[in-house]
Amino acid sequence: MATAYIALGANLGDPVATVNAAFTALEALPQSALTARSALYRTAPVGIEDQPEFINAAARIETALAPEALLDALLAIEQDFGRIRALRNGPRTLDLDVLLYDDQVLDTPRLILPHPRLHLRAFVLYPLADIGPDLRIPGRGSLAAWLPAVANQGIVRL
Ligand code: PH2
Ligand code: MG
Ligand code: MG
Repeated sequence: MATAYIALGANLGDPVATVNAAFTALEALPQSALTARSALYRTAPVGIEDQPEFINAAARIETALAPEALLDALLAIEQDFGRIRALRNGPRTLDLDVLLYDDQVLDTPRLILPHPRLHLRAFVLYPLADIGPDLRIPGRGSLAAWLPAVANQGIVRL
């Protein structure tokens, strides 16, 4: 079994309900167990700023799925929640990103591990710190060391 961390994000419809329902969907992932869920956070949009605020969270799973099989399962959940891929970085009913998969480093056309921007984003780092305060990000050192640099990004713990 591997330990993987997943980012949850939503900013269309009822994003709090969506993220809570997404945790339930993660509980049902095949060959996997959901072992931790972070608090929910209300966060300012990064990238395209002219869009609704996001609700973000993070989850830890133990899984026998290989990284790309896990990605496929997450994309299927996004589809179940009615995700339409219009704009890169634009509004979405549900976004599920693989952040970390053990200490694997991977760079394929479909999946980059660790997630390439995770250390720059408060909306990822704070939820992740809830469930893995001692995590190390392969190639980037401790997660905790990156938190001060993103403390000025708009984020509120719900
Ligand atoms: N996701 C993005 C782009 N910008 N901003 C916030 N606050 N939260 C997100 O989840 C988010 C974002 C692309 O995936
Ligand atoms: Mg994303
Ligand atoms: Mg995504």
